[in-house]
Amino acid sequence: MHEPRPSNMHIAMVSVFPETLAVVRDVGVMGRAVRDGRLKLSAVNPRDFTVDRHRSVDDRPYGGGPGMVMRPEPLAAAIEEGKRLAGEGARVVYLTPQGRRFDDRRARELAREPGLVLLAGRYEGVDERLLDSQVDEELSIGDYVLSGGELAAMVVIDALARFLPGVLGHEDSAEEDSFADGLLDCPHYTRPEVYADRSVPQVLLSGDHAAIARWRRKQALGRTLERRPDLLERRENERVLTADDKGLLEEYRRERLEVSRRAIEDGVANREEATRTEGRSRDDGASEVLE
Ligand code: 9D3
Repeated sequence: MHEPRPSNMHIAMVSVFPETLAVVRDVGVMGRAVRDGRLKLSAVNPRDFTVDRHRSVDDRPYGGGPGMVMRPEPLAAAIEEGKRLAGEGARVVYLTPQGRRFDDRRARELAREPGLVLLAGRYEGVDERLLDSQVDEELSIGDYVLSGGELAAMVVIDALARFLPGVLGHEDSAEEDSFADGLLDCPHYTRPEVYADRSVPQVLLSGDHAAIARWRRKQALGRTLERRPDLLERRENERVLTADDKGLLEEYRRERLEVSRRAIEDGVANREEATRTEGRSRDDGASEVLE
């Protein structure tokens, strides 16, 4: 038996539903990081810091209107407890639809903090004065409406934990992952060799590692172009797209066009498949990227 390594990061989530943190604490890669002591997770319930008879964490909004607003005093006390747990220097992040969009870059940056206090709200929101006085940063995880900040906090925890040293099996898998170089992943295949009348692409069975690497890069580039042209247009990708990559993209486009032409000629049994193939070979903003 060996001692667990010192913790790399302590994250405290402030939430009136502290039990929700179990989802990331107990399962998979995150669960192992917690058991190994690379990641410490705590939940702090603002309700435990109320002093009134009803232990109320919310109250009616000044000015009227629907819904309730989270009261500042219990939240401030809970954040203070969160800082005691996560370290006095811990950054305080409020999860809110009004926040800056959380992304891969922010995940990487937050992974370098020694500690974090993640504030997950419920109801209509949090008293603005609490945010002004106690919160360092506001983050949103995307343009859809959640019923509270807990799932968003757990998304942030999961995404940044992958960048903590030793959390993933191989040290570099986070780097190889989607978005590390701004590209989507290539397709993956395992046994059997034929499934649902579809064969595994021949090149993957060839044992030619250079050809396989080239094929995978081509697929990653092509799929990004078709599905997420915005990723290829991002400036930081300009240094990632080499002349080789542009050649691979051209090849991908030619092959795609050929596949869809053949599908239409053959009068594909499944019309949806034909239109899907055809749709995918359309330009979709590809020209700006290749120019
Ligand atoms: C229905 C209430 N809305 C009034 C127009 C405002 C609202 C308040 C609180 C909407 C959602 C929420 C709860 N959401 C979060 O706490 C949240 C969230 C989200 O909903 N989407 C994306 N990212 C985030 S981070 C926190």
